[in-house]
Amino acid sequence: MKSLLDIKLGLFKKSMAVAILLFFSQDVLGQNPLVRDQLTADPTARVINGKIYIFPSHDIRCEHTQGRPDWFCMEDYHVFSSSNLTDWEDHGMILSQYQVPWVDQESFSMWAPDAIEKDGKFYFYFPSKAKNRATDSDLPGVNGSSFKIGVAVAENPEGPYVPEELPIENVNGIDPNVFIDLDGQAYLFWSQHHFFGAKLKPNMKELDSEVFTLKDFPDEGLKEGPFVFEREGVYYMLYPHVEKNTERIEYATSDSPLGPYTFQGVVMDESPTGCWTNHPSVAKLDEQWLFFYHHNDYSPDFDKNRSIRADSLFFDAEGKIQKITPTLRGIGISKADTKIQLDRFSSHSKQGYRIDFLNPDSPFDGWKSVFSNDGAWVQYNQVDFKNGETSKVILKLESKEAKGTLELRLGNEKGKLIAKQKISGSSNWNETKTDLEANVKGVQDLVLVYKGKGNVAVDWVSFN
Ligand code: FUB
Repeated sequence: MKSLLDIKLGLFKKSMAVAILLFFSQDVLGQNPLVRDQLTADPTARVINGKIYIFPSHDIRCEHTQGRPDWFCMEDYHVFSSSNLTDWEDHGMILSQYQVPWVDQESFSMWAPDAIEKDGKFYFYFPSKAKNRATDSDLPGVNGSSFKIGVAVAENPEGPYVPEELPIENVNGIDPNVFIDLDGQAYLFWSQHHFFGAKLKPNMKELDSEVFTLKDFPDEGLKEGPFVFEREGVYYMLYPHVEKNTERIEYATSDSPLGPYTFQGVVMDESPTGCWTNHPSVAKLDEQWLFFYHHNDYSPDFDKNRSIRADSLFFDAEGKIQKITPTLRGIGISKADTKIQLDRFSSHSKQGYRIDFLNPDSPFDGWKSVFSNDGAWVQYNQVDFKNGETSKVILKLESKEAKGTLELRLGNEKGKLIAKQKISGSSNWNETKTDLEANVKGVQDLVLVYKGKGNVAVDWVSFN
């Protein structure tokens, strides 16, 4: 068990790390995954004061003395925010298992949370394993060591959050989701084999109704992670469900928060590259609907270490959600004078292009684009050149034995040529600078085309 001093020291180290990250991170954010220095999962996104806040889980790797090895391992939560969907700020740790009186501090089970604003206060809901206090009659909400759901309250979305002494009574399960209807009534949803829902009292800390089992969902295959929102009088519930091998995101609609719900379709297919879980939330910022989920980008061989992502979400004319194909490009416009990671591409040629970790032993260093065929290309959409003040392009590349040219084009692989960089071969990683051949203004889709022989790796491209 950690002492208060250990926790304070840990907090200090974390806040220093956050300060360093904020100082150095301006060049790497705005694509998927959204967070680049730690593992994050189960994102709940909320719009608060015109900014997007994300309240995710925080995956770590358990030592053999902690939690359950080779399983989910989570001891605390951070909160992140962005006002432009490109630059994400880590506000640091907001709650840990060591601060919550009812949580079993050896369980490392601070799983998927949610948070919501009500009357100027912020309520953070989180599941965890409770201490086994079956015989302690003073603690009525804590009977047994299964998952319970607690609430912590703050004056600001960034915290500090103060946890309640006990979990919410009559709630057993994981993946809390809170929805406030247009009339101000709040509902708590959660899962444990089935989905459950109940009204919350105005204090947001106690149930105000019986617990309803939402029966209109598949019986076969695990389902969890419900997320409810309202659009044009229709209540949408998104949820992960294992139809075949791993979780895909499905959705159902209703004309009332507690149902009955009608299945509508699949929002995101199961991952072809093997993350067993997924976990949805939806938010609307400036007329654009956004979908938040996770994937094991930094940990291809261990899918309990995940990273949060976001992509745009669209409705059709009937209000149906159009299926989302996960992207690496994600959301947010990239500024031309930052280091643009082309390996977070929008699309690429069928042959001769791949991405690799820069250093497989250090995944947080990120990825590189590798071109191996004449004519291979990668496209990266939404780069903002503003009023066209840029005159040079810088490429960080490694060309070793390759000989040829890298062409920078706009729109598609045959689009307007704006720069050519000769590849001389025999170079280790270095930064090359070359003149732009055209004045480029506004938001543009960039394409880098390789003409030559041998492998060329590109870390980033930037303009000044
Ligand atoms: O993060 C732990 C669990 O994995 C969550 O509670 C589920 O929704 C799944 O994402």
